[in-house]
Amino acid sequence: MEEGEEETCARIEREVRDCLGDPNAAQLGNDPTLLRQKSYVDELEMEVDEEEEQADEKKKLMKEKLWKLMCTYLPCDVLSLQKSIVQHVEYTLARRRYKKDKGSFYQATAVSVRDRLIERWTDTQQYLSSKDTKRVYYLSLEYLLGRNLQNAMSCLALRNRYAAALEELGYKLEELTEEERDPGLGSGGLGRLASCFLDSLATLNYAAWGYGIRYKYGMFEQRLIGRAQAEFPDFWLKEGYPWEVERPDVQYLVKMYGQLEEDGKDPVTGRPRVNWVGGEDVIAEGFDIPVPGFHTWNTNNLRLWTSKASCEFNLGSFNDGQYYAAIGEKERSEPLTSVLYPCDNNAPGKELRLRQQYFYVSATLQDILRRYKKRPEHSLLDLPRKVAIQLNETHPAIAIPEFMRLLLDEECLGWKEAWHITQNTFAYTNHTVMPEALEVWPLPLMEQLLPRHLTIIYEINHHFLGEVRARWPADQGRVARMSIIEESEPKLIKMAHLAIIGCHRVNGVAQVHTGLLCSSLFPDFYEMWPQKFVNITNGVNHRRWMLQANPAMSAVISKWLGTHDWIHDLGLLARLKDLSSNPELQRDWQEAKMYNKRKLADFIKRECGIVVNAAAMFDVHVKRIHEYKRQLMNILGVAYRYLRILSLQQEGNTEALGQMVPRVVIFAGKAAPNYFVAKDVIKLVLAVAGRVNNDARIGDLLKVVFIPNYNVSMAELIIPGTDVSQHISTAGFEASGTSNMKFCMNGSLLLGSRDGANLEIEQSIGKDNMFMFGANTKEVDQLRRTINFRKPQMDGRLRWVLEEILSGRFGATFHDLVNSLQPGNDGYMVGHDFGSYLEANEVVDSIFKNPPAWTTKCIDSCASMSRFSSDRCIREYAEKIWQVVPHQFKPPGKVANVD
Ligand code: NBG
Repeated sequence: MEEGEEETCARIEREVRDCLGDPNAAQLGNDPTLLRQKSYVDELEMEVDEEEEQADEKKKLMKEKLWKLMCTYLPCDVLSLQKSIVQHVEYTLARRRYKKDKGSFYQATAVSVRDRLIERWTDTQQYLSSKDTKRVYYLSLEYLLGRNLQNAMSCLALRNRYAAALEELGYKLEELTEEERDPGLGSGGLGRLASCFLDSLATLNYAAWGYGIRYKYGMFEQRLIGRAQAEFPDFWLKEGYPWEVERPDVQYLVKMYGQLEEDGKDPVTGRPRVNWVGGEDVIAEGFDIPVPGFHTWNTNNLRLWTSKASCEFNLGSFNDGQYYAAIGEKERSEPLTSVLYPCDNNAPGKELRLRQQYFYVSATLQDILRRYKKRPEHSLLDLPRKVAIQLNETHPAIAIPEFMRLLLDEECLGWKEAWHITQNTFAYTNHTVMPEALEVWPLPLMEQLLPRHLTIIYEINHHFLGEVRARWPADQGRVARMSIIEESEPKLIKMAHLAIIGCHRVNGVAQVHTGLLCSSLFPDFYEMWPQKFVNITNGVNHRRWMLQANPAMSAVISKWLGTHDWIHDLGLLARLKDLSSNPELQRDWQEAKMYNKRKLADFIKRECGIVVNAAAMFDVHVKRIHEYKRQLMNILGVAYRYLRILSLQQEGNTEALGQMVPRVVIFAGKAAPNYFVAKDVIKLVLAVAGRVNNDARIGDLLKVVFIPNYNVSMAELIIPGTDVSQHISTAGFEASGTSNMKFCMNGSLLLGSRDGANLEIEQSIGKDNMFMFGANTKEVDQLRRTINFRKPQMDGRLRWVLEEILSGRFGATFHDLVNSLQPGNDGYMVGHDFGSYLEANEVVDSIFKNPPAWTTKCIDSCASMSRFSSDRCIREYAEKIWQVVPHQFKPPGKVANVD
């Protein structure tokens, strides 16, 4: 940062701290005299092997003693926090107290915060059980949690106190935060959405648990080597993960492979009894991560499963002297949860993936059933009144036959009852219409791995197709289209059909997406069960994405609204609209933006070695690299801008050059390791960057940056520092998009195609505040049908760029990419939309030149984003799908005298 700016930054930092104050600390009761839930002690089971009467007396005394020892919450004054941190440094981590090292202080601080979460967490769970509330279980194979320290401290309203406590010990909270490694347990938007949902569920006091997999290796680390992506394993657990609690007492056996044996008839239901024998057993062990709500006592749980061998040693082999073979078997079970498949919008179709899915689902459902059955008064038939299970995509859809298996084979229910319970408990969210992302499993694989499940799937299909035939007699085509089994070679099991049939609700994630589900992807199902299909447009957790990621802007908002209450109720932002052209608000707003841009510029210099001018427009395109997301169109636009600058210089057209707006075009995102087209796109971005950034004639007019290893915490840095962000997927392909919401909430304008949630954002913020371009879904559909026999003319500017690429102007000639854009090959309509894309970019430039007009748009847009909070979204799920209401836990009261 340059000199002279220091003062402004210090002031902003101060305001930021004010904004992140602890407004509700008192009411949250960080007070050591507050009583905890007593029922633990009341319910305590004690083994006392003496005479009954004596035992009762003894029990009472011991309970009283225990209660006194743990009847209040941990103290949270600055000195107590310091003691707790130092104690953890010394006793938990066994480090020398006086050794200064950030890593240990981060870990110790995290564990100290975790202690305070745990007491709320156990009390919340105890309270919810005592109320016998309906619980929501969110099943997702992916979570992108992001860093937890800041989030947890803000939730507990303890951020300032921890900052003060650390400061006196010689540490800056901001610096310790940087020590935390992102748990990359997801590959893209779907996993981040799941995490935003967990946060909102806790904040809104819904009784909900997330279930997932504790992958040993998360989303791969992306490095740029030789101007190309290289993948490295992400062993995120290297330093341990202080937020989790291992639960060796929570273990389930999961069986795979083996054979079926008929075992007579069930005397009650009269159904043939089947035994599933042989095969392999794997143990699932739970790890719990507390999920705090913001400024509420409620603390939910995220339970992640890890796989373990079913016995430490196979005794038979051990006695045979087969010591190494026995250990080998143990080793074989462990890799099940080793690695996350890094595909986004693409089904890997690998056996290991199906094994992961089943392993995770089986452990989860056994856990849910065990919890439900703990209360003797709970009858299985009532389960849907107490349990709602949401399937995040079809990844956990094997839960439908697994739940049926548990109810039929373990609980001995009849088919009708089991099916009724299953259908009314489960709901399914679809997140994609991309054919390559729709999961199908080869029938022979299912037969080998899960023979019992295959027979259940056959039976589900049999009953279902019976219904279809009854309703549409003699419509064999419809029966074939709707069947769970695709009669191909080999036969395939369509998981989306299984999910739709087995669930009582199916939802899409944006209006246009849900429309496509009903009209193009599943029209037969929609015709059969129109009431099953609902739309719930996605949302994001504005507390992480505004308050935590962008304290500078949050401070401005609080100052101008005169309250922090917008943090709870984003609707309050609307009041900013009346003020959006006020020059003083604009000045504050621009200052905050500039502060964030400088931080981003510093980061780019450190990470990429590229110096960028913070006064230039920061134009950002960050997301997974995919053809449909059209990073290619962006970089071709950049190449065009570069060529145009050079040609204007050649012409000596100083007037036009003087009108140009300096831009820094920033890319980030990972390509799946085996997605070679996407990797080529990264290569092209790096090639263009290499050429443009090193061309002295260009100067600050254009810079191109690719930031490696995009993840949640990097998004928290990039998004606030953005002027304009690109969401330019081919219409009909991006189910929703969620970063578009985050950018808009952070005062960035959107350059977007007519796709996913872009359309609803436009409705909310107004057409004038959005730069929209290109074909809509209908047009794309038409174009894709006709493209092969009516080749369109290519835009002259695009032809120019492609010719220059082929000529080697940017190093390699990228033949395959260029070829993919030739009329007839261009399935993602880059050619069709290129012209309108460039024109939209010109409009962006022209408005950016007028800072007051630009800033008004930014403020107005941000002020209109309340609909896109995940709070709204979760309330809709609660009402339309889960039928649950909030239950807020509060501690029972104060204790007068603890001793
Ligand atoms: C993704 C979509 C995004 C959407 C997220 C969250 C999958 C399968 N789908 O558009 O591509 O925002 O889900 O709903 O990852």
